[in-house]
Amino acid sequence: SLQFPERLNCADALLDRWVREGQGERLCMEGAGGLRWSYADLQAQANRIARVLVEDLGVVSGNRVLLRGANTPMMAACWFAIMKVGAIAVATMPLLRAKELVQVIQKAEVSHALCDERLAEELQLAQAQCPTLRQVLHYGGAGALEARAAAKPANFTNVDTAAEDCCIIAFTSGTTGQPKGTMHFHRDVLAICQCWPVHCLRARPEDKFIGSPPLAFTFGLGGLVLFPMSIGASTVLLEKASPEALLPAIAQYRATICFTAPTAYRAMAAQVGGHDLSSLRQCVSAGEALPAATRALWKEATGIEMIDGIGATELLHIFISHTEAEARPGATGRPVPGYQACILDDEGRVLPPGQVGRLAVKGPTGCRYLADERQTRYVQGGWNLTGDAYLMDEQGYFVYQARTDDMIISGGYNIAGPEVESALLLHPKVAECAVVGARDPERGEIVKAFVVLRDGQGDALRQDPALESTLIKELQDFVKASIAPYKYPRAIEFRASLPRTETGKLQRFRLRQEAQ
Ligand code: 3SK
Repeated sequence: SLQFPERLNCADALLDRWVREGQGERLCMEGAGGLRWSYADLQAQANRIARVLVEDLGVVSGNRVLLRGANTPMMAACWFAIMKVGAIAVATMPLLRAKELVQVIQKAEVSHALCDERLAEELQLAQAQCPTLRQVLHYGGAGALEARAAAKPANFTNVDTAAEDCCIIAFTSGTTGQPKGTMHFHRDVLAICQCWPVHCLRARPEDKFIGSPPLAFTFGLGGLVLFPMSIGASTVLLEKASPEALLPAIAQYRATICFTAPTAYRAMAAQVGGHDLSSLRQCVSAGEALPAATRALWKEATGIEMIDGIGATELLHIFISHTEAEARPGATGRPVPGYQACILDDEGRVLPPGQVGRLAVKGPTGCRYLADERQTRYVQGGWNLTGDAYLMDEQGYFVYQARTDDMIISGGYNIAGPEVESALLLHPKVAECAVVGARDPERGEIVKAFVVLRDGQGDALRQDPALESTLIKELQDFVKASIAPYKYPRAIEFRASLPRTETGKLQRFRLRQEAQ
């Protein structure tokens, strides 16, 4: 098991340590406009911001500081400054609107905010309804924060924090519309660096990380800041990281390790031609289940076997995954060393291999909801009960079935929506799809698919609507030919796009509501 000293500040272990050990000149972060920061540069900037927080804003240990910005080295410097002063970072997704910011600020009792100037408007609207929020400083452009920071000395003595002091309140992305705040300690930040990256990713100090998840999503914070810095590697922080932007960026920066979601890999697989991806050696997929078809597409396009993983904001990062060599199409992997996982039935009994139930996880990081009655429902006996239905096979590989609420019960059959999605995604005309249960008087529910067609196919459909029924039948027959026929989508609707959260997770609940 992992051992940590009683007193520790994660900024020391991830940032200051490199300078102390004489490696401050190593490249740490790159950003827009040719910006390149060494570990010493990042430390100096974080120290100056820490001084602004303490000396100008009066921030003290335990204060909650909202952080709102695109992925930039400046945002990372602000995050480390918050750690250094012993405060708690409450990072929010860049696209959150005032209404959602109000929920977060009120729930976390945020007292201060550091905000990218380009995202100031919604926060300003929110501030009026948030009496706890005393001060907001902006950065970027002619940001006031940079000016204040520049006037401060570049040294700072970190606040002496306990390993078990809370340093992050991460909000779940709110697929149900009710975000939950999850609290994590300084030691949790270091624990995740010693688990999945060491056992599954096995990155090297010369690696250069890149990817799309926002730093406000712990998938992005870990993959693009904590993991590279834990081994003295470097990272590229992209403000815009759509699939179209990520491909040329990998080539431009000669990145070696990419973090993004399955949907982005699928989109990128169709566009790799013309981009020099020869630097890339590892690709990590998480955020949602990786369909076997997407793994195959990416391998065909790049020759790279993806590393898949499932994590949760509640557990901070990935807890089931595999190495490249152990990849098994269709399976997420095995518990990351340090974590235990099992499958439970509705009564909380452990199920044998092969049976579908609820995934439960235990490990060095764990869920502590902030002031939320759901704590006792989702955490029992040290086990975190996830919202995912899985089975474990005889070899101990965990195979994703569905979100527990993505199970469709139709005519007495239990049908996992994502399984039908995987079957549809193998059809060459299908770009994206989402499968949900739609109410039906005879069968209780029927399987309904929302399908986004590949370029060209959608245009053909718009020009000749009579094609629709032919295409629906073609897709239904295709699914019937690849999985148990009772699972085929009895209803199919074509869409230009699908609703997703900012972290790229499909919002099936929206489609489910529409289908009722
Ligand atoms: O799989 C996820 O959704 C996730 C959530 C938080 C942190 C990391 C990951 C991969």
